[in-house]
Amino acid sequence: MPSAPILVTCGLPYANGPCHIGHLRTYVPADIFVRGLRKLGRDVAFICGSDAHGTPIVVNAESQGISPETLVARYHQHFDQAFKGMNVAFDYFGSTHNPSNFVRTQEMVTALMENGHVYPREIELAYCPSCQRFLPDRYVEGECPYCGKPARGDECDQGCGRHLEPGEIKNAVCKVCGGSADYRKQTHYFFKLSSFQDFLIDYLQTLGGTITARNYALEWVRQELKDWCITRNMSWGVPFPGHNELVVYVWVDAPIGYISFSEEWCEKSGRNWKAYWKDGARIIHFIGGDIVYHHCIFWPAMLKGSGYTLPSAVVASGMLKIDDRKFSKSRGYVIWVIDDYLEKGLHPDLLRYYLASYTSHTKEVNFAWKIFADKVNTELVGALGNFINRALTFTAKNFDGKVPNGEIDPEVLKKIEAVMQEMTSALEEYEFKKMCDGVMALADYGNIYFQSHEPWKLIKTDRESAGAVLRSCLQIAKALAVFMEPVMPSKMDAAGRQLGLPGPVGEMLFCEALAPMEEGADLGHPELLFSRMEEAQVKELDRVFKERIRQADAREKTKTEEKKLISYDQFQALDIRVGEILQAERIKGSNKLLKLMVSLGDETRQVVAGIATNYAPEDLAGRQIAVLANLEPAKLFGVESQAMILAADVDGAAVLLGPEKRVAPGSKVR
Ligand code: B3M
Ligand code: ZN
Repeated sequence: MPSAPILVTCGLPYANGPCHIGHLRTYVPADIFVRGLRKLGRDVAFICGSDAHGTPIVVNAESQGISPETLVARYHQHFDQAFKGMNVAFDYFGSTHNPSNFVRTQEMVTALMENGHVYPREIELAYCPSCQRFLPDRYVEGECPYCGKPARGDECDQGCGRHLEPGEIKNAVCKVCGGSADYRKQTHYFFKLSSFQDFLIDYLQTLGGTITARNYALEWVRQELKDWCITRNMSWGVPFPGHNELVVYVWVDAPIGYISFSEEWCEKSGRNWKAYWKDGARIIHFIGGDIVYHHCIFWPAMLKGSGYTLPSAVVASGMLKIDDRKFSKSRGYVIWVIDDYLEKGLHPDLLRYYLASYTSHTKEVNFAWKIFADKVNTELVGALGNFINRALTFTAKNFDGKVPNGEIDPEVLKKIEAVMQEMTSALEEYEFKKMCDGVMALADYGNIYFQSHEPWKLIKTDRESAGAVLRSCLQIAKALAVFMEPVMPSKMDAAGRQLGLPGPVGEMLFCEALAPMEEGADLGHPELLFSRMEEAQVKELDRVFKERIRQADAREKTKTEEKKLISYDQFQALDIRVGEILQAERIKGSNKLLKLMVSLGDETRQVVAGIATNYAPEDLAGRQIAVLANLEPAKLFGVESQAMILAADVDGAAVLLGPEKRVAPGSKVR
């Protein structure tokens, strides 16, 4: 019986900016995984697409003066091209703005409603009084109610990483005008996530994929699960069924894209999408480590609540650093896939190898051009490429470009078989580094085999034995090509042609690596598969990168300098006056604070001032000082302070400011 079909998906990139190496941290291993499964004879579909909705896209389009349609069409195309350029070969690359995603989303939401999983509730939402609009998601910034760190409307991105519900953010500020927002009531629709808690606890224990994803999600689920607001006040997105003034939250229609893209692909290729989403296929999601919550909690609950197949594995990748610093587009710590890599003439397979072999899938990858060049030069040029080329050129020269006769060393076949086993289990455990290491160990074995059997000597004395050594080496080379193809598809396909293999290496199974190289078969023309990266080239790539950081720093500096300047209007907003101290006394329990009664001419204010270490209360009566009169009142040591006195800060000591000669109390300072 054929085993159930497998569907592999990748998190959908927002069609909101160019593809960078951080994206590839997820997509390349997913592509390797798919190619690997196919080499094990499995029936796999590989689906992705662009995520076209959500507030950042609208904000970005607004700021560029284009429509969201234009923006998402542009980046959709861009990602499609970047993935193809990197040999990431999706069977289908859709867009969540496609009509079929609207249909599937509305169908699923309706099913959730009919099954009693959705209810209306009146909530308080961030509202900007000056823009006169509600502020969904990225339109608002403020503080995380859980950890207090700066957060965006729907996500605590700099702190605890929690998803934030509409209205939850504290001290909301409107992103459009920068003004502070208030909160207003409105009816929204909620998904009863809380009622899926028991289901999720059971489900997550059986969920495959990386242990990081499962454990992280279980931790959340075991705490309180909040219901999830699934509507937004916007027009860009999928309309919420029955309410044209609302759209569904982007995290509803985005994962549904996995289904609608499967439908579109099945439609095109004459398959039945239900085989994937209704009849228990193996669904495996590859995602970035920052969207585990959405894929392990919301998404399975939505699928369960509307009657679809549940994912069987979630594979979450670790983070990416650049030059040992946190990846950051704004600070310049980024490598753009098209501009910085492909358009520089670098081969996609080199970066694929780097990303897969650097470390385990859930750990942090550090990218630096210097390390890149070292890896290319030692591992690809020095070990893998060198061995394949040596075996081929020596045979071409001495055996007329044909596979020599002679018995393949049984030890060699045993080694190949062992590597194959090791690789297969590494693949099934999402351990792509282990997989690469296994293949590279075979390349090292090949180099040692060639070196220690000295075919260049043997050929002079015992041509037959030399032939057997070379046929064994060619067998190793073939295995290397087949095993490494998932990681470096076009390079290994080229190796396969040089080895005279009858079909594309991409279509061969892993086990075909053991099928003997046929005696007398024609080999192709040997050529170097990899070339050394020269120092000048590395320097130039690094220069471009460093220049970007320099520019980002300069931008940041101007920004803070701009921040330091205030407008005349802002200055005018300060009500600074000359006040006269009528009376001063210590505040009980504090050795820093004094309570002053200050006359501003037509009124007297009580002011708390931190000057007790520098001034005795009895010396202060009658002194004229500068006062900020329109500061909002605050309580210090239980005493209300209704203004602030101004003083010079001299190494922490306060030195009071006053007019050069006596003036009427209350005189304005300008
Ligand atoms: N568009 C991108 C991200 O948060 C987001 C993924 C959607 S996957 C359904 O990484
Ligand atoms: Zn937080």
